[in-house]
Amino acid sequence: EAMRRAGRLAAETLDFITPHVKPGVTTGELDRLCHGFTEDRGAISAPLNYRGFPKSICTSVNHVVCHGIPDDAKKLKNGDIMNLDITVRTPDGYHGDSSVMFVVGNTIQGERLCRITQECLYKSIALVKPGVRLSELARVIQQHAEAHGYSVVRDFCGHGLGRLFHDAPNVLHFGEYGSGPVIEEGMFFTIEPMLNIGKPGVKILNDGWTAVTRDKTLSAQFEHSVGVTKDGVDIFTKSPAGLDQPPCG
Ligand code: EYF
Ligand code: CO
Ligand code: CO
Repeated sequence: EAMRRAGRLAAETLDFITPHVKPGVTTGELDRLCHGFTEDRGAISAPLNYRGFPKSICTSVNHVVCHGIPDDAKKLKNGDIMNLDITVRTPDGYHGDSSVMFVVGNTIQGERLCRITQECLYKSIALVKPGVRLSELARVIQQHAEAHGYSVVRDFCGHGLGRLFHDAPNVLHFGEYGSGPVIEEGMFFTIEPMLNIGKPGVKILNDGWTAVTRDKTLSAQFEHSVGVTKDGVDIFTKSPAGLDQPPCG
């Protein structure tokens, strides 16, 4: 129940910020709004000061793969795509971690990448139940991405979470089905695939945090926190407002 509450708060924060994401807003402003929303509910923005990270959320625009740092310098503009990643820690010490893509204005290329990335997430969630190997999730994500001409980022993965922001197991988004951890009832973890239009390679900018595609092509990511039930899965970070509808059947 504590994990359900944490996931729900992360999802509520994403619902809250959604109408603010439009051309002209800065990522710094989005950061302050999310921080305030979380704090007003007695919770903590887990990324702030985590291993020295300077902000409360991650905002990753266009060719930024993940861990983009919000700032007041650049405004969002028509045609941008942006991942907004929220992690909250509730007063009782549990984490909810989720991210979605925002398509700002019109970009057919960006919209398609975002749609396929979200499909990868939901296809993998649909497999989650006790007895299934995590590597089965990785295989379905990689197959769906590559079938649409995209690549899967290798350098980052999903993770266990609970009282810790990052815990075992690592949840890879690529690779063949084979050995590796078997999903058990009561496990909590994130799935957070990152897809690139071009090659999978990333590099870290001089700020020490921001990961970008080496070939400067667009990148997209979606993330949910899930819990394994007796015979399936609960998505803890499902949007209460219904803003995160699965696009795939
Ligand atoms: C070299 C951070 C540490 N790390 C992970 C710290 O799981 C996450 N998102 O789904 C996630 C979010 C953040 C995060 C926010 C800040 N950090 C970033 C980059 C490098 C690093 O250690
Ligand atoms: Co996240
Ligand atoms: Co995460």
